[in-house]
Amino acid sequence: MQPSGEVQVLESLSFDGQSAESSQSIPHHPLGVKPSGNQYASLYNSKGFVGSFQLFPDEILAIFLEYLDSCTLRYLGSTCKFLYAFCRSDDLWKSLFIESAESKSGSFKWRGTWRSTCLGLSDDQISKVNCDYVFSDVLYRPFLCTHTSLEPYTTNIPAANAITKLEDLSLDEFSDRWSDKPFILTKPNRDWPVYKSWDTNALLQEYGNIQFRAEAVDWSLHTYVDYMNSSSDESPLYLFDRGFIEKMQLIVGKHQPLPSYWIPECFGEDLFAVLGEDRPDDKWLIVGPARSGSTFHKDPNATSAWNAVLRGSKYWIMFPSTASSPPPPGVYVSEDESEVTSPLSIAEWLLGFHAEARKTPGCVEGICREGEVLHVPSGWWHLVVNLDASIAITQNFVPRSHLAGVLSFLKDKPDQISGFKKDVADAYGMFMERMQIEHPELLKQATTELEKKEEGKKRKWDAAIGNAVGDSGVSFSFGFGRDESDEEIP
Ligand SMILES: O=C(O)CCC(=O)C(=O)O
Ligand SMILES: [Fe+2]
Repeated sequence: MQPSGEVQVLESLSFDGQSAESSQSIPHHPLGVKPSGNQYASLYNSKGFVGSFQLFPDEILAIFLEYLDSCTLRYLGSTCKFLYAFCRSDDLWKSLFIESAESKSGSFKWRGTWRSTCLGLSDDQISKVNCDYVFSDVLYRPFLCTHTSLEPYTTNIPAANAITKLEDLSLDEFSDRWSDKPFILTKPNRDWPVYKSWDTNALLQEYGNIQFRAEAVDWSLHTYVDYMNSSSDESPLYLFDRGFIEKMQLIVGKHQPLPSYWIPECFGEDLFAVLGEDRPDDKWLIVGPARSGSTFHKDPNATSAWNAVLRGSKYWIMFPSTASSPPPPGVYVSEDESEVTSPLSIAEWLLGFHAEARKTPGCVEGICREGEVLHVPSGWWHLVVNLDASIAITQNFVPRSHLAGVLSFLKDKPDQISGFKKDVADAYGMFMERMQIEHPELLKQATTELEKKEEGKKRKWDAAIGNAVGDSGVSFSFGFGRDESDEEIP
């Protein structure tokens, strides 16, 4: 028996790690679109009526449509059911709306979908054409990802993978034993944060008309919360604002009167503080609906971070990063790590790669609940998904144990440095200079550590290329057993 209002779909979409024949119970597509494979069980296929457009694979058609304006999309969409379904794709309307003057002015009402918002349509003005004979994975895949339950991926965490939960830590304990490990503090500074109500309704009352950054747009909190409560994007727009302290006039710090929040004791040391006004961005307010989150990344400038969940809960999956460890399954990076490619949405990654990731050595997972704070060690890959509507604060910092890593990042990857003001031309030089004045002993330790590492690398390299000078005083090198003219590695 199938639950009412739902259909069994034959799943032709193939995701790694899942049987292409597996069937799932998911809601009926609002227009009736089905996965491509279903066309083989049907006598009828609307694609037959698209004329010359039939030549395009669906992927190309979708890209072509990205170049059209809203008027042309509407005209083209009224020519046949196949094109109607394609021209209704909400991702197209999202791009059109985000680039529109209306979105930039902030004076609009969120109407449940990007298309309705863009065209100012009320519910009774939305056309509903039955597209039962439109078969397309390109259209069906985002719908499947939006409606697939994430529970199988975020529950039953194997004990060996579970992120350690600790009540609280002192700064010394953190420095001595924990700065390289992810962990979740369950009782950070007891009842933190106390003097501020972080409830959405309370925030709306105080800050409803203030604009916050959500990816490429600045929207009032009112508009963002409307969006959050009634949208069904595969990758929901995520509020990630670095100016929230000033905008909300928050007071940070334990010793001031009525602080809005304070930094948990164990994360209290931040060597970027020596940069004062010139420090890179370090604090963000994060708000998003269930299923929103962050795709795989490492935090900027080799910093560590803490992430405090004030409302809701977050599932984290993390991987250590050492010279010998590969990036997480499904994530591909260029040699210098300046470019990262992975599936576009979190759900798509979970569907396709989670099973393999869970079995990968080093993988850790955990759920950080309301009132808890998670530690992201420098250099760790992480993907995060909100299990319910969530509000969080995150801060990035440089503990002494990662000073060497931060220095070598600033020195060796200047093109990947981010978050500094534009007029800071030489972040590495400036940081070295200020550290020399304020913490010369820590700087010395870190530079000695780096020198030792360099030495070690050089020794390994010399050994690998056989650059040891033998008794005869003649260096030798690898060859591939061809002839005398083989090139030597210098
Ligand atoms: O809450 C999230 O989405 C994760 C943010 C993040 O990546 C971090 O705090 O480092
Ligand atoms: Fe992060």
